Amino acid sequence: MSIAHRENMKFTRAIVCPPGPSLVRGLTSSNLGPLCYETALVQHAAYVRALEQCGLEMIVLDPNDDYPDSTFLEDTALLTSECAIILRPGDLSRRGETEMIRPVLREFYASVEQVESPGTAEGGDIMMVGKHFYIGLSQRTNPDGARQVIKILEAHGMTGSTVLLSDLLHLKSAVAHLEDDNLVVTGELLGRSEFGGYEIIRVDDDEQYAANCLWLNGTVLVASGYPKTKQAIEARGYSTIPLDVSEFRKVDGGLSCLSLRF
Ligand code: CIR
Repeated sequence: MSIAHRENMKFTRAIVCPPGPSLVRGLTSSNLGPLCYETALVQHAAYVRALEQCGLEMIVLDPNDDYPDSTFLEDTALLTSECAIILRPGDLSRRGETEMIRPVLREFYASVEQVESPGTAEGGDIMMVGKHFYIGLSQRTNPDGARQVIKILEAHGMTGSTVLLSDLLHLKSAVAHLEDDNLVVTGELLGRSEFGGYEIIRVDDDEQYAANCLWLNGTVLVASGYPKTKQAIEARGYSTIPLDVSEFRKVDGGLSCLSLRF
């Protein structure tokens, strides 16, 4: 893909859903022990303040305790400049989460599309680069889901392409786009031809979790405790805001998963 058409963008709003107490039963593969719900609430509040600091107006949904992972709102929808797409989470326990986002998106988007069965797709697998979208094929996002998302994108004048994943939960577990053609990359996505045209900020194995960082209008939110990654991002001219998301990490969540930006 040519990178010449990429343009920087600005986010003006974000939607978040604070966790309910059932977050302690969220899906996990991390082996990091039990999480503290009260600490998660404090960390979520700091996350919201950081988004506000980056100039975003916040839309805060009510916690949805029926769904332990519903604070990871990113997985329920893809928000683009042209349309919103309601996704279809790959894990059955998360499928109903999309219903809480639908009325909100109708307020802001004239066009709200939908991924249908048998397709599955989660937002953690979709990385926006201007009007192009990279879609990870994972345990959560299947080829049919990716095909549907690409078809919808193309109908709205955008494009998409797939990236086959092997061990990652989501594509954005290992790559983040910082605008200006800078990509933060780690693990199995290092050296991949799909990202050959970008400037790569390499995240060492001992800081892999920090690859899930979040560009917001020139500032990058980074997980605290990963000094090399923070420094490498700052060396490219970005300011950073370190945030402690230790409790969300215990249920495989990170900075991007906690919001939908548009
Ligand atoms: C899950 O396994 O679905 C949640 N425990 C974590 C989701 C993280 N979402 C994301 O990276 N976009």
